Amino acid sequence: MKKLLAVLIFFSLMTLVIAACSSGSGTGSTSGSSNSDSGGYMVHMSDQNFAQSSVTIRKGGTIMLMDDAATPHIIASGSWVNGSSQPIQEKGMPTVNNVQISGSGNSQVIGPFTTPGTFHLYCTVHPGMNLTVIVQ
Ligand SMILES: [Cu+2]
Repeated sequence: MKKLLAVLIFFSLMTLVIAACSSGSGTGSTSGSSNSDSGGYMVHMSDQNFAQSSVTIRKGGTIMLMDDAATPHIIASGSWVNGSSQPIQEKGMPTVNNVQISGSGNSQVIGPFTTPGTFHLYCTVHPGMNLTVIVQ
């Protein structure tokens, strides 16, 4: 009887672990097009750009910027407009002040974004490297 109880506990723990893993932070090998329950969303960066031009997250969510290339990126709030960098601190946007992500496999979390709206991030190193963040 004691053994059966132990087995039951084991399986319920396993279920918890599996559930925790599968609801992770959107880091799966799919194109990362789904928000997770934890509100985290991964955006990949190549050597000169974001892998996607915009990302939609839930209010209170964060974005993890993952560098897939050897190139370092420096992320700030604002955007590139016609080849010139325009730093803007948008109302309701978390402070993003030259966050450095230094090469392949490195990542930084931006946020949480606590105010619904449309916000802009850019890489100060690479002209045209813009990311629009839509918070719902
Ligand atoms: Cu960059």
